Amino acid sequence: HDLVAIHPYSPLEDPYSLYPHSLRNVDELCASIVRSHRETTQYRVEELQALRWKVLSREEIQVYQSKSVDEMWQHCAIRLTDAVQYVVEFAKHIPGFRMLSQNDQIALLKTGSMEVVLVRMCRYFNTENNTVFFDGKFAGVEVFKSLACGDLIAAVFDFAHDMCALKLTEQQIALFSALVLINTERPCLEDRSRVQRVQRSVEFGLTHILHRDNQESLMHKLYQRMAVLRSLCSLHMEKLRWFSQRYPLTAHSLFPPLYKELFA
Ligand code: CLR
Repeated sequence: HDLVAIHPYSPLEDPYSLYPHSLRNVDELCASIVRSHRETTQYRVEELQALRWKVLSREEIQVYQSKSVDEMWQHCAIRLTDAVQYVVEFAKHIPGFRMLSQNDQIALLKTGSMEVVLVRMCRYFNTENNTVFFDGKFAGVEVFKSLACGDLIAAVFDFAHDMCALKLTEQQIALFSALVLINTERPCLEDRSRVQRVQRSVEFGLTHILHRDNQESLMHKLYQRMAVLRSLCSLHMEKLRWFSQRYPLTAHSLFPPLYKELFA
């Protein structure tokens, strides 16, 4: 397993993961999740804000649109895998995550990492012109035309737009991401009760933060978004199956191993 190779199990690096219940208080739990979010998001919000003027030119859009289907898929798969690696890093530092068996860590990442990438996408999204920061510049849906999955792209952009409307703080995004990842409903979990303990503590952390921010009504909306995330990810899998059938060679030999391991 690639995931295992990249992230050897080493609980000693993170003393809290050994004793998730000895966390002195919920503030400490939240602080640690927020810290690992901050350390694993490639760009800070202010940096992205400052880059907003960088929008792809007509000519640059043309270059993406004239790529072949498999070329563009490979390109996007590489970008997505990059983003997933950061999410794996984030997961490792969620208190309690590394206490789970390797099997369960992988099971959670398999279904959750793409969802967290989509949650994180709202930080990279500009609602004023519906563009996402991609390859160093802001890109609209038309840039992804050659992927030949316009419905998926439209749905992903809609989701980012809706997430932006919630105007979440970085701390709220961090706790929400952790909750998306630590989910007892994922298939193939060995020790659901252990996952449940971690899930409860993260849920408690998110509730705490929303209470502190006087935004308890967000909880309900966030749970609704989790259902949308699930449907987006199954659409992504469906597209990937379609693509792999049509371009078995690209899917097999040119996709990053981690992408194949997680999604294929
Ligand atoms: C999400 C937040 C991450 C950084 C990041 C990297 C790659 C981006 C992704 C963000 C958003 C979605 C994205 C992706 C590359 C391709 C993908 C723009 C900004 C689009 C939606 C195409 C999906 C294609 C698949 C069907 C292969 O921290």
